[in-house]
Amino acid sequence: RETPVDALAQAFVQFSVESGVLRFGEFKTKAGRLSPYFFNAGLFDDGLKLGRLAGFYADRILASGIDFDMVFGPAYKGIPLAATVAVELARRGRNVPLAYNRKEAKDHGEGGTLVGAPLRGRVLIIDDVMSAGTAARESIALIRAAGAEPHAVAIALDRQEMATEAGPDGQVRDVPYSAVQYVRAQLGLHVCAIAKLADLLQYLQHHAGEDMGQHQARVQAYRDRYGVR
Ligand code: OMP
Repeated sequence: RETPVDALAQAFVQFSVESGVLRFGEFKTKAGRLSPYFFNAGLFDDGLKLGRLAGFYADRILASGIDFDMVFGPAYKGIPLAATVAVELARRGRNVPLAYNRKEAKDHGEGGTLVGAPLRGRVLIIDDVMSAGTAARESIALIRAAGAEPHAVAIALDRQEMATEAGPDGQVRDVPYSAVQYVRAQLGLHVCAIAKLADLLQYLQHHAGEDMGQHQARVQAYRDRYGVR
């Protein structure tokens, strides 16, 4: 049974591989897993790449039909993302306010930790990768504290792997759902991703004749070990 091809996701995976943002090898994730691939959004590091990246986000967000009143970029990596996505949304006829936070509160000048438009209405959080969902939880708390509604999260890549949780004994263990599933089901937010692990595997399959063949088996094995349904 062939899974249908998501053309936007395939174009994005290709763009990420060609930009050196999506790499293959051996990488340790935040959760301590040895991953055969890693997505480093910080390597979209020039104007052309950032603009294209933001275009992918904007297309995915608009196609998802998610309602939102403004966008929010969590410090630090979310800030250039949200700013460029706001530009691309405006170019597509959807001009919305933008806000972001700083990590250190300022005690002079404008003060506080929030910068940009006031947080109000349904807020769309723009982030890079969701693994355990730690960063998403922080943004959600911050938006609520400001009296606005954390409504949705847009990310570039959904790794579709088990989240981790600290038990009462302090031991960290895997849970049978991903951070994206948790944010959707438990926190009630919409989540849209430009691409997910399944799209990456499909890309590797289609390019197996080239140098990607060797990576396919390793990524599949990783998915079998840590992936969620
Ligand atoms: P959470 O905040 O726990 O959801 O983890 C997200 C973070 O994981 C990202 O902001 C990165 O620091 C890191 N990460 C990636 O950027 N790309 C990956 O492919 C994998 C990870 C990761 O460590 O899991």
